[in-house]
Amino acid sequence: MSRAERKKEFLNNRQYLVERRTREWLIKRGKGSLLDFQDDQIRKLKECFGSLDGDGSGAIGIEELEDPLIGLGFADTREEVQEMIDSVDDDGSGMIEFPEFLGIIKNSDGNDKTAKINKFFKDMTSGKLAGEDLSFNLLVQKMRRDYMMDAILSGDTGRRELGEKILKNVGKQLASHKLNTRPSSNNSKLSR
Ligand SMILES: [Ca+2]
Repeated sequence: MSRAERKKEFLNNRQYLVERRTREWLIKRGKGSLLDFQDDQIRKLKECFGSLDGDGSGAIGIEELEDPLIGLGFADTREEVQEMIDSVDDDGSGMIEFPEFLGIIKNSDGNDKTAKINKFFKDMTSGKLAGEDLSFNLLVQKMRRDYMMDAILSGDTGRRELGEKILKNVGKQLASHKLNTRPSSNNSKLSR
């Protein structure tokens, strides 16, 4: 077997192991119903999840969600972001783990409390929030810049006001970070 073939086989095996671990983890936590996602769907959703899970802890917390949610206008304040997380936090960890994320994608019936975060995750995973060649983080930056330009330049009153509102919320968020020290993030691993 050539070096390249060995490497390919190694990568395939690793991918298989990761998928099997994810499945076992879901079943152990009574989330077996989520297994009707196809493997390639799970892989794609995992990529989306990973792009939000900046520190690779296996869970998405407020530190990782407040920038995109406030910057894209899904939430106005850090407190609102935490409320949104709490509304879908089935196990009470204060963060969104992968099965909870899958549950959100799977359920189409968001009630009022969960509707916004449902929409955010669905837009994101369906590609509405991330182009083919634009990573999610770049896209958030681009949209935030667009809102900023709207706030200053747009002739459309609705767009200008939305831009101004989001800009104000982002400004408040940044100011509050200068005052607060950031809490250390949760380090629980998905594979545990
Ligand atoms: Ca949780």
